[in-house]
Amino acid sequence: LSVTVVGDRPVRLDDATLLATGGPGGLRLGAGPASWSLYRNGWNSWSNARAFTFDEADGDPWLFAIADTTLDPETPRRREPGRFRSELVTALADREGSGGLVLGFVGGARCLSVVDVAAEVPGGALPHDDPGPGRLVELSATCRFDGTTVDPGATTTTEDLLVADGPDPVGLLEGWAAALGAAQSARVPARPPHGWCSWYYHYAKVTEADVRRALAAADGVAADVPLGYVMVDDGHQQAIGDWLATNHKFPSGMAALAADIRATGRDAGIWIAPFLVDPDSDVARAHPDWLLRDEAGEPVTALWNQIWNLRKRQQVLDCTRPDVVAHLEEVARTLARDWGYRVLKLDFCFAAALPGVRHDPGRTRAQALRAGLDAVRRGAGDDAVLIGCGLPLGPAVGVVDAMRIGTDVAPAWGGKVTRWAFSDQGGISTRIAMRNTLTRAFLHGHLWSNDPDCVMVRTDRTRLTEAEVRFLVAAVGLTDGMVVSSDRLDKVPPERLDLLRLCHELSGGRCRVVDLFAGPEPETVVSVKAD
Ligand code: 9PG
Repeated sequence: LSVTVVGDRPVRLDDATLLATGGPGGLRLGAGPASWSLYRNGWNSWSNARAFTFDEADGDPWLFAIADTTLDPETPRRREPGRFRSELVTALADREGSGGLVLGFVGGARCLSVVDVAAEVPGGALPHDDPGPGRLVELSATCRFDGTTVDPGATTTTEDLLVADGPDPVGLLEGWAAALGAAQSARVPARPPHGWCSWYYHYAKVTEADVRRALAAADGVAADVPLGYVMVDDGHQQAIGDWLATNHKFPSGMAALAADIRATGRDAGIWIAPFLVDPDSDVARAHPDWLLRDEAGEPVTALWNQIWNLRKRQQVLDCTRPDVVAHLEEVARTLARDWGYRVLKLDFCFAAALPGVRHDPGRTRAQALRAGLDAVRRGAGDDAVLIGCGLPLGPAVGVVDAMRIGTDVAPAWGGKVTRWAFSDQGGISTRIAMRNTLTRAFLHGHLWSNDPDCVMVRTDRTRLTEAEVRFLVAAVGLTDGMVVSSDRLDKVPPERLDLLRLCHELSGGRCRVVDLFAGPEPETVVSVKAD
């Protein structure tokens, strides 16, 4: 793959004229906006990523207007057709196949970044209309690096920003991911982690007995289905924030459970939301000064979570405080080294990057998040496997080994109601999760191992049809990321276990997403090609 930076000319960031058709200068690409698709990437693991046509509006999930967990609160909202904002990277492709262009950030701590893109026909006409012969269509981009809008007229270099064009738009995206991964010393496991996770069957009700039953079932299917780790997801802790206090559902204690998991030759995994605190947790009561606060001195609210308590706002640790960093390190050290949980799922990490008044005002939001992540890595040790979730993508490169790249799957495809309520952008749905699995496949192996979320092949407690299960198995397998089961394996019928085995067999990097610019439906959004 060769990536060419557009000319040698510096890119002016106030209104960089990146592209022109039908006129002199710039890059000629197809017939103009009528045949263009723009790839819009989202802020964190759960955020929607897909290509839009220029007659679409960049709709936001209005249902989450109060506390949106998927959109950077400082990213401008865009509702006009033909005007988009994309986080970290964007790409433009001509659907008729003449090529495309990529614009992506590769700068380190400034990787909490947004590009605001618009196509304009100088002197009038809507951008998605045919501009007419000889009319110039300009694509302009305004860039923000980690909260700072680059001054009008400023120039940047390819150290911060990569701009490239060429005949293969997906190849350009891969080239950008490779450049960012190299610049930020990405951690890419030799083989994507695989295992079993308690969440999508037991949810927060998970008990020690459930995990022990899963462990026995994993031994039962081991010849067919490799499960490298067994993970206790959300439900072991006494309170959000008190990660070392286990609740009554795990009577043997978490260290004993990890030892028993490891005795079977598997790694033990555990879920935490390291930067979140419940206002009634021991940590929040003992250290009110650790909380991230707003200008008025009130603790910042990260979200309300229906699963925990919809009436309670979840608060955030200020990761620029040395005592918070020491605490995070200690929590991770205890879980990974003392208790033996080598695999840590770090959830709701966006919270550490929310706007607020920090102890160290000299650090940006991305740097604060990175300080928290680095503390967890130091505590857990270099050989721990860190899986990012709800985590802004850029600042995590080089710390996490794996990264969730879509919203949660669910034992349902996601119906019309969810599509309406969430403006087709987010929400918990296997359909939306699998769309991101395909549209963010190019990150895999460059920035980390992609985690497409769990595969459910069960026939109990599910409304997924046979065809939907097969789509899930194919999307996860063909894109070569992590393969994680979340069923009661002792209840899965043999023909469905065959599908789980097939998913493992398909994975291995022999396929490539060759087109992700076709349209919004996951069924049509990509073409995948085997070698
Ligand atoms: C555990 C779960 C699982 C899952 C994660 C994450 O906005 N929300 O209220 C919200 C709730 C749950 C959620 C994402 C967002 O899911 O992705 O795999 O670990 O937490 O609680």
